[in-house]
Amino acid sequence: MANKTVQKFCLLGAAAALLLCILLKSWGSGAAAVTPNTALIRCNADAAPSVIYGDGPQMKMWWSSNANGSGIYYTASQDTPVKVLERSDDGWDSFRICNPSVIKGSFYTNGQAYTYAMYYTGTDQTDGNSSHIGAAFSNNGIDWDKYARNPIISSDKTDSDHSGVGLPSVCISAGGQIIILYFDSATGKHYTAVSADGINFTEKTPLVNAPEDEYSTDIAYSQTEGKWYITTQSSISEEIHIYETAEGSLASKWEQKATLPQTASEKQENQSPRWTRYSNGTIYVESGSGYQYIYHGHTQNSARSVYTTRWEFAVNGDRQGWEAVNITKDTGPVEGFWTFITNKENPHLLSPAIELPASSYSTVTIRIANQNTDSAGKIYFKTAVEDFYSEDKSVSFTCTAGGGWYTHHINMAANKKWTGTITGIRVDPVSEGTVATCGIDFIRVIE
Ligand SMILES: [Ca+2]
Repeated sequence: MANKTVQKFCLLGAAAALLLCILLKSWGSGAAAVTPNTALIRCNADAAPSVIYGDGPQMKMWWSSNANGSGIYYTASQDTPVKVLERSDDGWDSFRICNPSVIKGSFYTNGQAYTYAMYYTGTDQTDGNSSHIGAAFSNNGIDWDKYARNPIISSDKTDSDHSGVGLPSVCISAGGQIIILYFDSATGKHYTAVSADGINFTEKTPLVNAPEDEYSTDIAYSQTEGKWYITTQSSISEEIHIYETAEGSLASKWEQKATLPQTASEKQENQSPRWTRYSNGTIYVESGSGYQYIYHGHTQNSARSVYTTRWEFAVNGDRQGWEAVNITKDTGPVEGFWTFITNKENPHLLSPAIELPASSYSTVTIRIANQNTDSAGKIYFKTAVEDFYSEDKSVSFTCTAGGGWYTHHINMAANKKWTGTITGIRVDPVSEGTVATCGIDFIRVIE
């Protein structure tokens, strides 16, 4: 594990000329468990976007780029990106800097008060070895002062054979403590450490529960759910994994919930995924859609993906990536309910592309009103191994007729082919539509 080759934190992305750094007007939308969508920034070698929502009217993003010399860039929504942190002229971060993680809080260092802290990886080695983690502080997110006594975290083994420490991700706890998660290539382990001032971190704690052959790239806490969301990247591919902790501690079990495949789509690459977070590191969940956004990128540009297993249809006209077949009078969701008329055989709804581990999910829950006389409902699914819908990959349920609202819990694990990675779901409310109305309140895939 320790000697896998990708831990050269600051060599992610080939150095190349800055082509054109513009934010596309649309930040995009999408609907799937984790599906890449909008190309965000068309630069070379952009990676590790640290995204803050709710700090002012615009989203803010800091990321690292090797274009025009290694540095950390910043933008607020549509603004032209600007370079906000440079390499030092000499010393530990003089060759490359990367992987910023930014939080907002109250900090005091270098003899003055600051409101933003950035943690980043740096190296003075052209081969990317001997990386350390340093801190910088700012009052506006644009003008940064490096901590005078950087680096703040180093590997136990700082010889040039190891790439050192990197991939810092930082949150502020409810009690105001600063929590950092990072990776040390010398031991092949992830560590957490805690600080009161953002500079002096306690004795590090190894996370023995972190998956092997993966690097954690970001953490985000959910106060409402009392658990952590974690993104990781495979050390042997560009596959991204999504984890949620079983309990409120990063030391509790990491349960894998979704995958973003290695080849997301053309020119949208997958490295260094980060959550959209509030300024203290709490996860941002979009109201209505329930989407949680992941930003990632490398080499070609940056991209945004969505993570959800619940489609609530709360936004008028937004089918959240679902497609209706063999129905009529479909205007999409209105005031939280998606209604249409089933008028043919095999009316059904097709999910967007998803990548869900069957072992973490067993049940499809659907709230539906059915005015047909037929009540022969069925849920089909497809998998990575059999990536098509078929009768032997389905579970029947009684979709109660009469037009009342009912919530059905369909145990998909009852079908022995519900295994591996689930790549799509098809909902057939009835086998034959009798020119009657159906309404969907929500579709969820749950544990
Ligand atoms: Ca709804």
